[in-house]
Amino acid sequence: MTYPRFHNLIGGKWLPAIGGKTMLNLNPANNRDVVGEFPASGAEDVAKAVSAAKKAFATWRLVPAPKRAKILQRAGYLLSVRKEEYARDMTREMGKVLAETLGDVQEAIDEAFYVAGEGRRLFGQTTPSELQNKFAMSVRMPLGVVGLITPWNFPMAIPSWKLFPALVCGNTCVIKPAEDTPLSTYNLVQALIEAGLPPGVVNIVFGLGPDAGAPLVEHPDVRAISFTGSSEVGSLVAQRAAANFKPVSLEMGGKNAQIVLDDANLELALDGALWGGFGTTGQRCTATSRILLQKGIAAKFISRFVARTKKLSVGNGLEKGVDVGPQVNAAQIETSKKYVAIALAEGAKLLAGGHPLTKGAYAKGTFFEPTILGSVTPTMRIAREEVFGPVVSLLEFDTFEHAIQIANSIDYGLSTALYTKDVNRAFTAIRDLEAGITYINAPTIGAEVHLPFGGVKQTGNGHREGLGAIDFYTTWKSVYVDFSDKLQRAQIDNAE
Ligand code: UN1
Repeated sequence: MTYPRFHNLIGGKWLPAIGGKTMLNLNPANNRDVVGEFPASGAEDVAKAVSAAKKAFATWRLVPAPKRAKILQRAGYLLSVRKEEYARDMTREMGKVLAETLGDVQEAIDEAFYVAGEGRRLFGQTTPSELQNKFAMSVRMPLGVVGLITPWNFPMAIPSWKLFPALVCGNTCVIKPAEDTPLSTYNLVQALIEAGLPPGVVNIVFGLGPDAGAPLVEHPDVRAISFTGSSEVGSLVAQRAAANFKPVSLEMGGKNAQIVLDDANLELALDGALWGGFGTTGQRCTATSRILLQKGIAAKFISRFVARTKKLSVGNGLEKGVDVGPQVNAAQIETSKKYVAIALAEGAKLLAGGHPLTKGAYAKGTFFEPTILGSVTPTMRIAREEVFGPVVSLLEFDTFEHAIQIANSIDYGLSTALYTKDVNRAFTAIRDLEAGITYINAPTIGAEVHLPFGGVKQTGNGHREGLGAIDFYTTWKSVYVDFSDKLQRAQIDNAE
């Protein structure tokens, strides 16, 4: 079979994995379609990449930030020229429909232009010193080599959320993208290189988490790690990085609730539920996986939601008219199957879907029916654990207060949505929902790049992407300039 063969990017050179191992990138809509062959790297490749990044840091950190930003700006422009091509590559390697992969590339373009602006900000502070003839200020400093581990569901947007702020702040990077979506990282970095990024400033090591991700986390010359993925792996990353006190930014799971009150615009709430639940085949960390319905509208909502869900067209995301693409791989299908079985065993009712699609055109891919589970109660596992597939649970409640309580009764806290026309309840929800993001009259998905992105509880460890990312990719240096020409002892010479 002929397909392109890709290599790691280390110090500006494209190199195979030292161990010679490779992995195939398959199209989840048609597993006979090989997108490409990529290196399956190990610790020795990571070590080489880190050493190239360390070398490049010596000069990159001295490039003025506005100049670094110009490279991002050019990369943003190149991405916009190649938007359609890169979106098609992305649908082919991970399945989501073309409209959504176009959106994913657009998110990277938005991030490029947003972060390029930071090149002329990166503000520090000045403050009066407590001593006379002494000047005090703080400045942002880059960290050094940073390690970035990225997921397959937003294979260009999420790498851009990490690479661009890291770069504008003066860091050099080693990125390990998910094994299911290496091509989109390759495309993103290709745009950076053509925009003028010097060799070694970004290095790519393709491979599996345990083989290539773990050595990156543990490498002593890597100064910080940014990870997006499951809470299970995030916990391992944090524990391993803790051994040498490495800062870690973790962006993990969700079990996001959309609450619909009796006074809501029902059609709008249905549009939101459909898009939030089944967009990206439910494979977003912001996906709507619980819909909380007030008793007055529950029956009406459920019948319309089920009818509209059954009409969704599942298929190859490159084909016109397809609403829902495949799941990314067979393991994700197994997870969806497993959770439907658990839910039914615990008393939930299957209202739509529930099964893999395996016949005819579906036979070569990893497809799962858009699935609705009714009669779900807050203590069931399906109401508490992340599925990361097209599986939505419906729960009912009496009072607004009860809805907030159910929404908050889980271990995650990423995104939440409330549909209502009652402004008082809207603001109460904004205050009381335990989540990093709350939408009013809009679905749980669709965050914009220039606001803080992240969650509370098991979703994250307090860091934010978007607005806030530069806080992670810089460290503060406090600077005192004494122009008194004498020894001034703080807290002593000026004591009262
Ligand atoms: C994710 O699912 O990991 O807010 C990121 C959204 C997208 C990003 C999702 N802009 O739904």
